[in-house]
Amino acid sequence: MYDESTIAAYKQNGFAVIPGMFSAEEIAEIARQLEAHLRLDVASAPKGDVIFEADAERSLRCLFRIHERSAYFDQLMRDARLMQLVQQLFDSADVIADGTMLIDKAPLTTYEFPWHQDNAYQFWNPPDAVAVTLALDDSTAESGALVCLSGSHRGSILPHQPSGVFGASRCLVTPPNADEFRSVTLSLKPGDLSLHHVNTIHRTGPNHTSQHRRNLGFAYHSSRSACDQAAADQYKRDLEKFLQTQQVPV
Ligand SMILES: O=C(O)CCC(=O)C(=O)O
Repeated sequence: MYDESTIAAYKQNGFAVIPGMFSAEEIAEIARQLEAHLRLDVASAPKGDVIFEADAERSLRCLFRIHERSAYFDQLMRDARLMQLVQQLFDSADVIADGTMLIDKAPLTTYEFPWHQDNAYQFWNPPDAVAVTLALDDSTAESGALVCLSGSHRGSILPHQPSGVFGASRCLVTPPNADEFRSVTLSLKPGDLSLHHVNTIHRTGPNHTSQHRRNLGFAYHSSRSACDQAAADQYKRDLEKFLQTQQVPV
């Protein structure tokens, strides 16, 4: 059981940080497994699941749905510590694990993931779903840590539009009012976790450092929630159409 104050903070704010969930040895093993997986997967992953930087090195920016192609990362998403934690967030409802992704902000990358709510493209109803972020590197205000707006998860899904940022499909049409919510940067060390509710408004900034900022993201929903499949299918079609009009780095 995780301490009730962390669970209460998540419910109150729409996000929380759990330091030191994975040991340094575990993070070293996860990083090793990731490197091995990337060597196999990046070339063969379905188009759309892999996003590169447009730089000379073709640095990897995002790899989506890793759990579908890696038994190791499928198991990691179902790690008993993660499942128990998420079950507490969901007041003991059953937890369904949905996916694993990697976001690697390469050194000195200038793009942002603009303000958005994950449920603008996940469509959980009720929005009983959470993103769990596991830091593989230091995640700080300088390296592009998550910034969440406290209490914003209690509101509904605001109007979104295509963000124009590869990997971050949608962003708020109108940036949030700075006076309305307290903005909190979720600084993480390798092995720390953050949790954010699918309705929480959040963003990540550029990486001003000379180090990579790698996050593994795990998505979960509760057995009380159902996906609005018609909305999800429409979103998929819209995204495919939008990407066809864009120069995606390959
Ligand atoms: O890791 C990042 O930079 C972006 C994460 C994010 O916006 C998300 O998980 O929804």
